Amino acid sequence: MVTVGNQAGMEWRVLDDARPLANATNRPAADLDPALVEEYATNGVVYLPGTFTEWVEPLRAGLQRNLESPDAYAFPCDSTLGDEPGRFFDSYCNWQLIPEYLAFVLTSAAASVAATIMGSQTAQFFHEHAFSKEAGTQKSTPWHQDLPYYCVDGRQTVSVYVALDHIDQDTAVRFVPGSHKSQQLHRPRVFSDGSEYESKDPSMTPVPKIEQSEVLVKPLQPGDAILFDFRTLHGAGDAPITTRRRAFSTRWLGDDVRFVSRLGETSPPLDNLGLDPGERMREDWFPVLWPLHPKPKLSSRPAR
Ligand SMILES: O=C(O)CCC(=O)C(=O)O
Repeated sequence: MVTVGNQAGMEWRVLDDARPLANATNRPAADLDPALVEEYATNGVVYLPGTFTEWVEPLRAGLQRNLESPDAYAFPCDSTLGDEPGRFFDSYCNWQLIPEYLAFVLTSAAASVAATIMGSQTAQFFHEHAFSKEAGTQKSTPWHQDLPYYCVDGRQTVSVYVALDHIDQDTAVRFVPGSHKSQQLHRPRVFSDGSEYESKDPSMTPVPKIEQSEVLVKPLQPGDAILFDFRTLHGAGDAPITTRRRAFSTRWLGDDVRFVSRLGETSPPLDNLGLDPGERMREDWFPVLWPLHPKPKLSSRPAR
């Protein structure tokens, strides 16, 4: 039997409550050009070259754990089927299980970058998603929006996608700038064959045909980031991958984001969150990482 989609592996939650760890750690403040924030509001996608260069080695090491032992982690998925060449692997919700991912989430500038670019007071961490296409892979990433896959809704959202290799223009993720402004959600698609999810929400439509002239794509160096809205249409072509192409994306929720109950499956399949539609995502499982929580002042006097 061919399995499609991310399979349930390990329990993704190790921490009963992520807030103490969030409160005990610090994250630097980002200094983003206000022009970039405006560009994000207009296009739903912006590039931040070189912002996470020092994180490339740790994140590669974290992803290597995931690749070598997929079943030891939360939701592994291989999207190359049968005798297709190469390997297109992805996995998500492993930030509590992979120390390098946890360090990035809790101590990198990603939280403040996310809050600033969303124009949000807060940045709440949703999950991470890691991707690897090995040399020889000719698998496209189907055009999609991320929001219809998720159990959340709102307008203040961002993915912080960090390239972990040199990625040339032929194989990089492409975007349709401005597509985040559409009110229309498109049906989630299975990465292995581009088919739509089985259970179809009648309010969602198929992904439209994308013209080349609408597309924004740039080559990336390791450590470059792309910031994009959960509603921005994106995908990658099927040009053969000549050298390994890895990327690490973190997903962030802004002030206006709320839990929704979608018709049919979601990805990640986060069931039993104990939430009603319209509630904020629970902060013990999805910690608010920006702003930094006020730290108790330590007394200069020795403890008695
Ligand atoms: O790297 C890719 O091909 C896919 C990335 C993607 O779809 C995402 O981060 O949402």
